[in-house]
Amino acid sequence: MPRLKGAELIAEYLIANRIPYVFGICGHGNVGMLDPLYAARDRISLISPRHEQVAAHMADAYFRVRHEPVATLTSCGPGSCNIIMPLAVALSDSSAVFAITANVPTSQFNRSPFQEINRHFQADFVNIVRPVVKRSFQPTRVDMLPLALRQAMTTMLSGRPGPVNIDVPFNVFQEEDEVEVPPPAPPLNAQRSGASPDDVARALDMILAAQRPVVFIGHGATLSEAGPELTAFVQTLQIPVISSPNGMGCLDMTDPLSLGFIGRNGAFPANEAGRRADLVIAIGARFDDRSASSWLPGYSWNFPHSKLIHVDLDPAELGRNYPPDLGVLADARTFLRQLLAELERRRVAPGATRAWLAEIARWRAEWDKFTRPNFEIHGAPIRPERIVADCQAVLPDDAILACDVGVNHNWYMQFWKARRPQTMLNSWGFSGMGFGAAGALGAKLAAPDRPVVAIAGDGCFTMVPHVLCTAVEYDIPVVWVIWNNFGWVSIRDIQLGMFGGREHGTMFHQGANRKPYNPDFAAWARACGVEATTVTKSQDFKGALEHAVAANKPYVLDVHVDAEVRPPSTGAWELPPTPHNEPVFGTRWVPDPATAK
Ligand SMILES: Cc1ncc(C[n+]2csc(CCOP(=O)(O)OP(=O)(O)O)c2C)c(N)n1
Ligand SMILES: [Mg+2]
Repeated sequence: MPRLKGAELIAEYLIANRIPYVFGICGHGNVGMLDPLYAARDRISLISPRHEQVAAHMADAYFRVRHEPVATLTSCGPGSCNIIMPLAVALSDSSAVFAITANVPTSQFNRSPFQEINRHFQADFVNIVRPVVKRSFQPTRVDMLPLALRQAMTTMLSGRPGPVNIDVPFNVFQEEDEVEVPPPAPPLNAQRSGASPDDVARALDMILAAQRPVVFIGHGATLSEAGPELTAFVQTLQIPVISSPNGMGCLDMTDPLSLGFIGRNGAFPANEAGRRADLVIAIGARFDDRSASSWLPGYSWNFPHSKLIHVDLDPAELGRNYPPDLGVLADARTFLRQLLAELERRRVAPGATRAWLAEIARWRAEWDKFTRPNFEIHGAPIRPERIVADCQAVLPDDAILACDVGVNHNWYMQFWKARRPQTMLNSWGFSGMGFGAAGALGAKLAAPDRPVVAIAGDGCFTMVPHVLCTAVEYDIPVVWVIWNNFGWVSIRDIQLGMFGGREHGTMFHQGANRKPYNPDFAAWARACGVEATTVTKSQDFKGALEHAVAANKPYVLDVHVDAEVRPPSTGAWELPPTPHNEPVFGTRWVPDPATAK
């Protein structure tokens, strides 16, 4: 058996799992890991951003693009505490991050050495991180590392993926033992579970009996790489598809069967179809409040009037919010393959949904008539629709958008048409600001030959502006579109609506006369060595974006967007006890109890 230092074993195990990068920041706690990474630098690269939050968002986004993990490395105490938020982002959206954290030497446990958290338990990072990872491991001797590493990697990638933590005391990096590098973990989706034959048959019976079926897809469909099977299935039976943001692109959203996103910030045809469907087939989707109009009947969905087939590989998600008529515990792609095989076996004639699709086409036409004219309006500051439209026109189908959080994101959820899976990245479940601006770096490393554009509000960008330093240091040519509306405008709009039109703490102002304030983002970028343009007129945005993408360098576009144009709500969102909104376009609809089954 080879004699290895703990840190050497960790490096070899990452390499054995074909992990090409470690994103991390040094500290006295993890210096012992840096040296083996130096020795292995032609097989695994260390990238050090300027904040641990960025490292973890980068790892998360890298995984979302490639479905292959990378590791983060942070030191003991504060450095590792900085990754809690991005791990929560990853956990909420089922994304994998292999988070290696450092801790104090085991011989100093409980003596309150520098940077130990020990009020309740020694070296207690595992309890800090516990709610935001699938599992945390704390091997306290080198001979515990092989099992812990293998279990951590396997846990991260099996079933519903998610972040894991391996917390390594200082001495465990340094000490040696006779240890074998454990076998690599099976990659994502290596083990897939299918539905029982009875469930497949029952599901197809229900689907074929439906007059107004819709499929609702979420991140589970993307993670399972079910795009081709989903497309074949819905095209064969002519069933329209509603998508959650992280499901977007599994079906090309320019396909006439794609209805877009649902909920307050969804598209009208999706909400209209969702609430009027007689059968909903949810695949890897969770019915969270924002994709279910806060579960208020009649805005997005009408369960239990509508029947529900709910497919997920995590039993905790089946029936979390709506008890399904048929719950199917299965991998999305496997289930769809089973359905396709069953269709073939039964020789089903395609498409009995013509009347339903004709109704949907009318809703789509109404929605287009209402929204399209605004896509043509030029002005300064720029109308939000123009930015979405020009991004769509300029970027190739395989370009990756890394969306940040805020009203800017709402516009993309409502109007972006993702052409391919894994091209639109969203912090959906946790909505951590900085995910888009930082994640774009990881996305670009995952797909070096494709354009990567971060869409980040001025607020989000100022949370992680040092991403520019990292882009320059490591030559990562990301384009940042800073959606500059001089404030935390998504929150300002909630505040204005709830509290008599008063604004406080939600816009950026300077001095006593409360002039709108922001840094000169372009000058800031140039100070970092990044090219930049300020865009104040809509006519200039398209050319500026084309130029920035073609430059193939880190690039910032500071785009001044009209803060007074709001995305039209087509569903509802409720924060009890405040009353929910009524849609601006479309109305609540509940089935007549007399005709309801
Ligand atoms: C880390 C973090 N802090 C606070 C919030 C709450 N929050 C959600 S959106 C938002 C404002 C975003 O501002 P900006 O990036 O400028 O986007 P805008 O809404 O103006 O388009 C805030 C503060 C959050 N989601 N994440
Ligand atoms: Mg803003």
